[in-house]
Amino acid sequence: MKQPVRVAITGGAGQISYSLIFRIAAGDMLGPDQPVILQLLEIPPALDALNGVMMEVTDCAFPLVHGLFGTDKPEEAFADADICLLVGAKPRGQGMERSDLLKANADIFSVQGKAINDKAAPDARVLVVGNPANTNALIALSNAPDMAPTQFSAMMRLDHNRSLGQLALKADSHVTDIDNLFVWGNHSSTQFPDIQHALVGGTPALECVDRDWYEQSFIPIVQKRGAAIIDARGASSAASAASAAIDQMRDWIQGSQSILSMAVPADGSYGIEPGIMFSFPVQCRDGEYEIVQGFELDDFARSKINETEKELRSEREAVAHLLS
Ligand code: NAX
Repeated sequence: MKQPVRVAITGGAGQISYSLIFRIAAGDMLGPDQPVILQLLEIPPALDALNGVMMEVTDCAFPLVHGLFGTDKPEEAFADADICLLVGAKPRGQGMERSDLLKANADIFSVQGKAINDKAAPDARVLVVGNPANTNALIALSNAPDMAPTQFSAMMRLDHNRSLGQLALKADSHVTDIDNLFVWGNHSSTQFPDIQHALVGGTPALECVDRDWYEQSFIPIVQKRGAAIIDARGASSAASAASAAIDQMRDWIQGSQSILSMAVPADGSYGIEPGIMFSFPVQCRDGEYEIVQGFELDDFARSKINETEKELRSEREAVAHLLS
């Protein structure tokens, strides 16, 4: 039998985790023959609720779960963790400015980045889901000087999957027929879902749908999908966010043929200078990713990319004191 993989999940009592934990326990992320040890982190007021979640995990009698514990101490949760899913974050409260939200979360992610640096497995992979995800990931990696920045990413896969879903519906196709679709930039309403290079069943997407729909409908629908889910459901995306986190981590670790969207440290590719976590088209293999180069960007794409880059640089400014 394979050695268990230690998976640390923060915000274990939250709504995304209520789907995420059970799907990981069932083998959806690491495969049906990979045992896991689940290490769940919560804040003290949520420990009772976390205990309830753990009782349910126990009651599922998952064959793959070889260990399970909950804690409010980051250094315990991340001890020897191979995979860290940073889901827990402080939500935007009433009257809170975006800068207040950045600051409140910056404190959480600097503490967690340090704990990951000191306690997690040296080759751990870290995926930040909690918002503002890109800048939270930047803070976490800045506080983990012993780890490579490329061990950290922020989740753009939900935006990617939302884009696939919308294009497939419009083109009367199936998500598996779509290639070369990706989302650039920030996980926010400035993100740029790009279908200019996409193929639907081998045909350029912009021959299957009209450009007006792409610019006027598709882009805003994807950018505002999170708000639309809240309007419809009365709660934010949870199962789809968990599913995206599983997709991203599975593909990062196991590899994938397709081009995917992943927010990773900018390295100058496509003119995005280092210092921010930016979503690029990537390909993954064996726990590594590579930014796919060479896609031509027209003036429209460049202006959208500039807008989302500008937002990320201003988020960075707001937390500059926490970056090393
Ligand atoms: P919930 O509010 O249901 O759960 C968050 C949980 O995190 C709570 O149980 C809370 O006690 C816990 N928490 C807060 N601070 C913590 C800390 N310092 N350490 C450990 N746990 C802590 O939110 P949920 O719907 O599960 O969403 C979680 C995060 O994902 C939010 O920040 C949300 O905005 C973000 N999202 C990110 C998405 C993405 O694509 N990157 C999409 C979905 C989601 O909106």
